[in-house]
Amino acid sequence: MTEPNNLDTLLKENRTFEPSAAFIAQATVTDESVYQSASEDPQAYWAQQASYLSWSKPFSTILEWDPPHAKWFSDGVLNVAYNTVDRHRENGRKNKAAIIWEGEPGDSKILTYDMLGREVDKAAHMLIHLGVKKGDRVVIYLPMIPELPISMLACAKIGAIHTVVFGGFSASSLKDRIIDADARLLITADAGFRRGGIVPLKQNVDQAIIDTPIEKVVVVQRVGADAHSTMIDGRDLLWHKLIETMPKTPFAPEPMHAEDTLFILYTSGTTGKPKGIVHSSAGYLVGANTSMRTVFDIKDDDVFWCTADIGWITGHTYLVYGPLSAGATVVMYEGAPDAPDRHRFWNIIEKYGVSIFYTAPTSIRTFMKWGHDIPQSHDLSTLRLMGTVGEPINPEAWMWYHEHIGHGRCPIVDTWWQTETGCAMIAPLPGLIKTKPGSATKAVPGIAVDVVDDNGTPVTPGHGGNLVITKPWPSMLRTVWGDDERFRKTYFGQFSGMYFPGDGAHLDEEKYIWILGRIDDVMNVSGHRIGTMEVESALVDHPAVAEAAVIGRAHDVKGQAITAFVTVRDGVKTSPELMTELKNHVVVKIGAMARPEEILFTAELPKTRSAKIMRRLLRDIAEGRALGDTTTLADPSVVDSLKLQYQDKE
Ligand code: 6R9
Repeated sequence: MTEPNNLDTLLKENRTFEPSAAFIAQATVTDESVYQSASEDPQAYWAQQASYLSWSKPFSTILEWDPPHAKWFSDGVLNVAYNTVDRHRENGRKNKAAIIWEGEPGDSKILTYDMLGREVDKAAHMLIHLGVKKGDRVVIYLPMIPELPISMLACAKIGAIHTVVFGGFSASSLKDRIIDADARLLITADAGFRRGGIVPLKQNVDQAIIDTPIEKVVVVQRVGADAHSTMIDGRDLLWHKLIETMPKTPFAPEPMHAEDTLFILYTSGTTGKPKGIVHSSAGYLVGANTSMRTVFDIKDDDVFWCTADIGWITGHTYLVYGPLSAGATVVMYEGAPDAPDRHRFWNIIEKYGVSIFYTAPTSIRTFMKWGHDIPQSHDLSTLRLMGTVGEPINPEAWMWYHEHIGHGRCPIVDTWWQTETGCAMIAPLPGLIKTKPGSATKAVPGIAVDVVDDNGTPVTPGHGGNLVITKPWPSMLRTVWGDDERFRKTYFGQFSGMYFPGDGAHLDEEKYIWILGRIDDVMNVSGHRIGTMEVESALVDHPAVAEAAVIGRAHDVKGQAITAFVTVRDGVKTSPELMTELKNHVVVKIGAMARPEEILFTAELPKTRSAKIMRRLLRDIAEGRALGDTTTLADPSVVDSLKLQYQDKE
């Protein structure tokens, strides 16, 4: 196995892959001049892209930019659910499959655009019946079942703001999000299936909503008797019972102003408290829809499968809003790639004839580990384009994906973007751009990115620095929910007038961008963003812990793994049991994805004389590197004892 991206391997990478003649012959975008024209007049470019949506009142202004606040198409009116569902019922796609859903235990369901539309309308009536009004927040904590996109689209239809919380988050994380979003309604399921086991969602909800504004809980029955969830009279309502009593009449889409909030999605940052990223209606949808055509080359007969969970931004944009706005067929899979066995993903591709496949490097590295004979025993010939997202992809994983999944035939779109950017920002247009394994290539048309040094000066080709986005774009976050100052400081406080995403990047001689990963205190574990501070806060919340420092160290499958350095309170004895207890405590406070891979007990943490924890040194220790400068340490001997301990562990 290889190490994930590091600059040395990337700089040695010189393989290139031109789009094939066969792919170019059918590609949606083949005119290279789009880059030039979009960069000369980005507003005209985006206005033209906005014309792919249906507006109930056309916009007359394109952009109002009062840094860091942008408004796009602000006097336009539309409805996102109408654009993603209803208009396709009217334009000849009525009986086309919108969502092909596959449950983990093997059940499946196909919802045509017409069927999806009727379900969304019933759910919209239900929300209104429960007293939800335009602008209210609805928290959705569901497994990957059809009721999840249906709930989101029902919110969009009535103008309510959804905030989806990934089902892997703990009760405590869910509670924080409910309180921050100030939501009165929550939609959940009795439980979810995951890798043959059961995730007790409703039990988590029962704990989470104590002392929150939640008044009603709608419960989808997914698992049934084994879920052990109890319903509370007057508070909990069963989805299927309630929805049956709703009018079967179409629900008129609420006219929404372009800038009205579509959703809030929480993501990790450099402090202990997750940020509620706020997305607009029109700008977000324009971005999502555009990238379906430009980056994913979507066609009417494609079957598009994005393997992300809808609880993350990738699932929002590329399982729901992007593909449905384009009238595409999406595959939605409920479970794990190895349930019931390691053939599951390839079985799904074969079963439904998936033509575009979008997954994360961490999954690709897992498939590599499982061996290429597994995908080889399947007919993957329907695939024509493949994507990756979530973290830097190491060239070896890229090559494996290219050879063993794409059979050398499918272009790979490595898409760099974030919860905050709404849609893919740096990615090849597959019919135009030659790809290089490990590079996300160039910004898509209409997006202006650069790599700058710490003073904000652009670096010359052949150098690295901070990735920045220099101009506003339609699907950019509008603010951090309830904390505009944090929005301003986090994203625009570093380099004046420019958006700073927190990633480092290298610019090569051909101006290709090679993303090097986060340069702030955010880890990327299997493509999930987790703040070091979040895990530290969870650890110090345990009575045995005095102090904790958390870092992400290189890991060959996950990209990064969490290592925690912990000092215990006076009188506490360290033991393997305590270690397990602390790991579990983090799971209870945040969720399973934040479980530290290892915990090291230490008498002291390495600190500077101004008492700042030196994470860089901790990372060097955990990755077995020669230590950098230790002269600023208050007590240099701390590091030696930690190093010894780490070596012992191995
Ligand atoms: C979409 C998504 C965002 C962070 C981002 C960066 C990393 C995402 C990447 C990538 C290298 C890619 N990231 N895509 N790094 N190459 N193609 O993942 O959003 O969960 O908010 O994470 O993920 O570090 O800053 P989100």
